[in-house]
Amino acid sequence: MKLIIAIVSGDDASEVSSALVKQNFVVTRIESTGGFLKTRSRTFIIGAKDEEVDEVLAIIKEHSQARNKEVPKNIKKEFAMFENLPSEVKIGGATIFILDVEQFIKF
Ligand code: 2BA
Repeated sequence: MKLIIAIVSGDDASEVSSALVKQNFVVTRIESTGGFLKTRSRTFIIGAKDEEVDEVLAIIKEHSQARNKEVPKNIKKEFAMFENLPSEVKIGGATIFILDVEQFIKF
């Protein structure tokens, strides 16, 4: 079994969530915020069988879009000490971590 942790843009979260649930995956959504841009995102926690991982990734990929975003003035000001601070960044589609699950317990 794998634990999939997927950070998805707040704008895509509902579509990703619905698509996963429609395919009978069990999903937990956590409100999250990017450390750099401080924009809202959703972090999905999904426990899936090894053979289901590819399907989960395909669903997330299909419903999350990459976007270019200008770095806002307040962020530029906050990180002004960094020499190579970009003026625009590419966000996502999704940032995904996949971990092996040692135990899965439900009481
Ligand atoms: P944020 O930290 O708000 O980052 C938004 C975008 O800004 C990133 O897009 C990246 O293009 C850029 N960025 C982030 N940190 C940067 C830095 N120190 N210098 C220059 N540019 C920087 P993504 O890479 O697609 O990441 C989207 C969101 O996914 C991130 O939001 C963060 O919440 C999460 N994330 C990405 N990589 C992560 C990692 N290795 N560990 C934990 N969370 C991660």
